[in-house]
Amino acid sequence: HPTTLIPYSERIKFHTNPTAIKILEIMDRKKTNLAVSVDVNTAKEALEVVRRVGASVCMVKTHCDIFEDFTPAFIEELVRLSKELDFIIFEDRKFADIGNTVSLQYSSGVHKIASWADLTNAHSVPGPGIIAGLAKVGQPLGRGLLLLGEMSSAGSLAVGGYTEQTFKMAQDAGREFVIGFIAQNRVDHVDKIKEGEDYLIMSPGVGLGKKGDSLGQQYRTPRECVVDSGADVIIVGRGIYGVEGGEQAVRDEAERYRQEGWKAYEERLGR
Ligand code: 5IU
Repeated sequence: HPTTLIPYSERIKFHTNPTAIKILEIMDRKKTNLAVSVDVNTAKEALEVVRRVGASVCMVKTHCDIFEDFTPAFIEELVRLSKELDFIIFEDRKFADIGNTVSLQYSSGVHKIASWADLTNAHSVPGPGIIAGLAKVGQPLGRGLLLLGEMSSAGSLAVGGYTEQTFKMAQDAGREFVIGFIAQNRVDHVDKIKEGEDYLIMSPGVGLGKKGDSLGQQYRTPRECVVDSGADVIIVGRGIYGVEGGEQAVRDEAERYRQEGWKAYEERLGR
């Protein structure tokens, strides 16, 4: 695939969305294609994980509705850390409703996601109105959107024609707001991508140990994701924050995944 042979730094020129540009700049600057998913019960614990892994990552992924102690002060500190430690914030909200509803869910409520999350994502199942509804809120703020092209879980229905139509939907929407996909493979196939187009492919379901969990999650190694499947960003949750051994072990594990992800990227470039 042509895009996978171009360094992150040289792909900046294909983008106009400020979040896409920022991610690629951070990846190049910090030599990391690792994102950490902080799916812990409290905002307090999440911040502890972020302080430990922040230096090793290009992105921190949240599910803000998991935190039982969610407050605006938590967001303030997360945003402060994102600047201090140089990463972007991805709220993995997986919007899935009609345009009008998602624009409210994105801007309002307790979480006010658009006010702090650089990046969020959406299912394509409602049709292109979901992109328009989110863009209305997020695009003026310079935010970015990923569509869910595929999922890592066993038995996912987001395969084949669904994935292809999701790609087509993104392409039709233009790249001012939609900057890429959550997927297990490159969905921007060589025969479909147009001159000058570039999409960021981010893959969850990454682990160096276990092959999965008891609820359908399936893990691949960073090398399988980046070299074999062409992912640009690898997303790791329990493999990093769930490691035994306390604070230093979490730091070390994040660094191990960063090195594995970067090594795979260099292999892909033929370096
Ligand atoms: N996540 C997936 N698979 C997907 C999508 C999102 O695992 O296809 I879209 C999320 C769920 C969780 C994180 O927040 O990524 C992976 O966590 P673990 O590495 O702990 O399995």
